[in-house]
Amino acid sequence: MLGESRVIVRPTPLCAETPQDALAAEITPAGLHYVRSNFPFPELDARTHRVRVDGAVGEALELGMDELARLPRRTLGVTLECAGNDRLTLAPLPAGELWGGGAVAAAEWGGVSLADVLARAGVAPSALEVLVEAADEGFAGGNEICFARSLPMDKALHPDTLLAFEMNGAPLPPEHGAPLRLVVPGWYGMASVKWVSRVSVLTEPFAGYFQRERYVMDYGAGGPAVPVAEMAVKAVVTEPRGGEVLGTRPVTVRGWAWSGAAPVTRVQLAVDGGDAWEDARVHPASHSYLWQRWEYEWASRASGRHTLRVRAHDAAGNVQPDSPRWNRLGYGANAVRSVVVEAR
Ligand SMILES: Nc1nc2c(c(=O)[nH]1)N[C@H]1C(S)=C(S)[C@@H](COP(=O)(O)O)O[C@H]1N2
Ligand SMILES: [Mo]
Repeated sequence: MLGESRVIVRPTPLCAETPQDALAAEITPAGLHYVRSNFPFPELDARTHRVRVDGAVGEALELGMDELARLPRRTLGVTLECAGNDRLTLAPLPAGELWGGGAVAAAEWGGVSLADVLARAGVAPSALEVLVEAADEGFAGGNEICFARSLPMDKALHPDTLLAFEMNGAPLPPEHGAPLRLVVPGWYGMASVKWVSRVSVLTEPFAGYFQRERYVMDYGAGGPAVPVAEMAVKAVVTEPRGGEVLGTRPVTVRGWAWSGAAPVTRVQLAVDGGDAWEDARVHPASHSYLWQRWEYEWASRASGRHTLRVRAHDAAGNVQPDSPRWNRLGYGANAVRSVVVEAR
């Protein structure tokens, strides 16, 4: 059974979590996929919307949705997580949206490669980054600005970086960026610019608010603020649910695990504290950018309360820490989470 609606974190501009029930599915229904918006949704008409492609290109272009749709079609399953997901696990609590664990979801995005669009305009050899501007705007950092983010050339030209116009086989819903959004697999959600209005090839690094003032890891102490990029390794438990009352017979504990850096190679469980980590079974992703199923047969247990802790490792050698690494803006919180259940 899927929860009927998203969990509202802030009503306007809408920020809402994927309901816990919906996290059990490999692909989240579009209407339950978490939403993160910095500004109110712009109202764009797919019939008249045009995307400008300009900057350091051979020939600047303006493309309508029908012209974009004639480029080679690509469909990718992608797990998307907001960089602020699990911010509530950080203490002291940083500023920012109060995300619990539901700012993550998975969808099938259909569209075209950003690289194919850039190739039509012809990228100049001096190109350094690709700026993607959106149609939503508002007041941030003391100025009236639009949401805008840049990508380094290798990511912008990667064939899996999409300009998507479909989500789960249907046209993009307004809250997810209709009629056109970027999807940057493996990176935290801020890179996947919604309501795309302009793609501009830059020869200088972009220094906009959402590039330099937000979505940076700032550990304080005057060190450099590092841009947020790939999703950190993380596992979630979807079954049993926290607070669930179980019998004392064996049950399957299961969930998802993902990492933006590399495939998840190992998921471990520790029951009732302690450091006796046991291996769960980890399945390959059914698509390379989707989260991976893991499961663990939890054999026998005494009646009473039990704490399940789960941690994931990826092929790049990353593992979830026991406690989250605090940073000023509260991004990338990926400490081991626990679920408490009761057996009786
Ligand atoms: N134009 C625009 N694009 C945006 C945002 C935004 O506020 N405006 N938020 C970003 C962030 S922080 C995230 S996590 C993802 C969320 O995408 P979703 O709302 O489709 O889940 O959109 C990204 N793209
Ligand atoms: Mo985000």
